[in-house]
Amino acid sequence: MKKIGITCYPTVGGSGIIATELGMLMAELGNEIHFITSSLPFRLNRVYPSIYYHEVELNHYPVFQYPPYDLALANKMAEVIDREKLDILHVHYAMPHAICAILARDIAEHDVKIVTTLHGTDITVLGIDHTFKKMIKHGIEQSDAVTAVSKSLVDQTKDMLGITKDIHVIYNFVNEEEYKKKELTTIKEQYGIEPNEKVIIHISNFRKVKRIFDVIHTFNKIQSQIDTKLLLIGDGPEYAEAFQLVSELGLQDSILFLGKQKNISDLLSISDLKLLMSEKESFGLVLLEAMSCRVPCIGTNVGGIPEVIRHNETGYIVELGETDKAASFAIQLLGNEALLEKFSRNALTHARKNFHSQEIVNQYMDLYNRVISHS
Ligand code: GMT
Repeated sequence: MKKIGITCYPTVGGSGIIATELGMLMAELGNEIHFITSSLPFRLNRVYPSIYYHEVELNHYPVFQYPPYDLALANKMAEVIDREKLDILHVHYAMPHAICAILARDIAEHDVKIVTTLHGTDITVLGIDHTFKKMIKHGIEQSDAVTAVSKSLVDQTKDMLGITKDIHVIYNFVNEEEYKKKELTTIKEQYGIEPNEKVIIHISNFRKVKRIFDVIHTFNKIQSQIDTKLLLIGDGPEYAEAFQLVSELGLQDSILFLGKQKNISDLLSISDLKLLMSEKESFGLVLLEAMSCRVPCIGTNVGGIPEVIRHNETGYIVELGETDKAASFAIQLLGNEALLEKFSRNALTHARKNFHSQEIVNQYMDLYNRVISHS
């Protein structure tokens, strides 16, 4: 049994989901888990006697113009390391979480090993910004072990930061109990979708990098030839402009803006195809969630996306901005029931075979064991 601390952004987002699911799976394997986060991880939805939650509290002293969250986190980490005698502190994101963990390790008296998982944004967004480059590099180099969620992210990290340290690829996974296709006949009807209409889905936080306009333009071309509806799930900075574009194109009746949703697997269960046209994407957890619910995907040749979608087998890969090509692949797939069924089966097989949660959790446990035995 190991005592494992976990720090992540606990709110909605792929990295928070992975960190929380990993904690729950490790608890099921008999480990003791300590989440050290700013709020209760949103996926932590049932009682686990061996999972503890340590809240990072922020006091608003008038002397600080900005409450020092990172320092409060480092302090809480050090407290938990010493009190609980943690073996491993697994942090998600180099910036700021690995930096906080390194500071906590310096403060704490108990010896703890730091494992850092890179999810992308700290490298692909912050790494470009020279302000933080040195700090991110320090976070990675001073960690006892570093993982990244795709090969592409390893290469990018090494190129961008000039790092020679080993970075292990450990892919993301989904909770197979939750992400499976369900027979939900009424949902389609409740949303006013005709039984013969195909359903395309896009899920994101509507940031600029998600290229929501490309999703809408691709859909516009598809719907001119096939009876389809597009479900847009999520919310974020580009939401209002996306809404505006949909009105300008006169697509209000065929695009449903559903905002943030909890039961994503229900919506995936009524979907036939997933679109992800991002310009940056270290993995694309939403793709794996879709494939796990038997939904083929079309994505861009960007970051880790081609490591998740198998072109011409579980979906299609197009170059960034190639909306015509994406639409023509979608029309070819949605217009051919036998092909759609084949891709749908392939998608599930690929998800279960190459990204199974038990396999991924074993890879993390092996890494923890190696890090501990090196001391
Ligand atoms: O995509 C986002 O904006 C959210 C971000 C996060 O912190 O969850 O996603 C990143 O981590 C996910 C989990 O590993 C990956 O599936 C996403 O591809 C990655 N996002 C980017 O690289 C832009």
